[in-house]
Amino acid sequence: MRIDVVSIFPEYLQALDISLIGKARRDGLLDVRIHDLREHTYDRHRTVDDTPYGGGAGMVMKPEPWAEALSAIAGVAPEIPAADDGDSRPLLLVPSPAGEVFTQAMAQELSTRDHLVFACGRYEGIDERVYEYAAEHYEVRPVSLGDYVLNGGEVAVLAMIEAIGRLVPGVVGNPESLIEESHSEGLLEYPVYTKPAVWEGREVPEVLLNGNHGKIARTRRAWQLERTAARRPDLIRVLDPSTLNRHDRDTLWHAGFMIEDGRIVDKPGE
Ligand code: JCH
Repeated sequence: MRIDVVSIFPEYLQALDISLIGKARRDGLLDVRIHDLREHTYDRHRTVDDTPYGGGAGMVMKPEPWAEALSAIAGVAPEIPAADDGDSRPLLLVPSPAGEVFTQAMAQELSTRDHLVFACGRYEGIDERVYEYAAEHYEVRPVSLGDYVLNGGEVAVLAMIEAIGRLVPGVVGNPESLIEESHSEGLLEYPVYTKPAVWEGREVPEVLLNGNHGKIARTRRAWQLERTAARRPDLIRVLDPSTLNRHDRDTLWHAGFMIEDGRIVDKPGE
């Protein structure tokens, strides 16, 4: 998979040289290229911003450097011969507090693409006409990491590349972890423990020490349901009740939920 990132802070993206993603790059699984937007400026101050038309606080990113940077990347994109039954343009992902929220399902879909391009804005964002211009060469998708405000797109891009990259076949060394994750889809992870068995007087739950793997699996499933009910009740309410066995239903009952007309609802008075 080819990934291009355009930013005025290319040093920010150096985190992609290390750990799992760094290894995947060295192994040739990910071709990540970081571009400095200021390489596409031609004035002595390498200006990328200007004041907003219509007034308002802060500065807006000028269109010209973005147009040149995005055209250069789209022009050098490797053309893979594909059936012309779909949209073969590369995807341009633009982090924005006004984007569609980035989810695991989106990461899953994006991990199958040949070419992703990320445009990191700063200041109050990028001149809107850049998105219209880019749509001639790209499929453009504004994406939000979540409902909170960052100072620019770089942190969001680091998070998204990590989430997408680890789903590319071969990037995660032990693919069993990905299979386990997909099995617990829709629920939070169960708590995990390692040695020593007693630490600072705190014991690892007995069930994990006895090697009864059926009992361990049932207990972990109950922990997942209890933790999800406590921290993310919104996820419990959208579970498909047909995926819940008697034991699951009992756990959820004790956590304040019941099944009514084929849907999971809060128990009355909770
Ligand atoms: C960004 C900004 C507009 C602050 C500039 C570029 C993404 N999930 C998420 N939160 N924040 C971002 C993000 C992404 C790119 C940029 N800023 C600063 C821009 C604002 O309007 C309210 C506020 C923030």
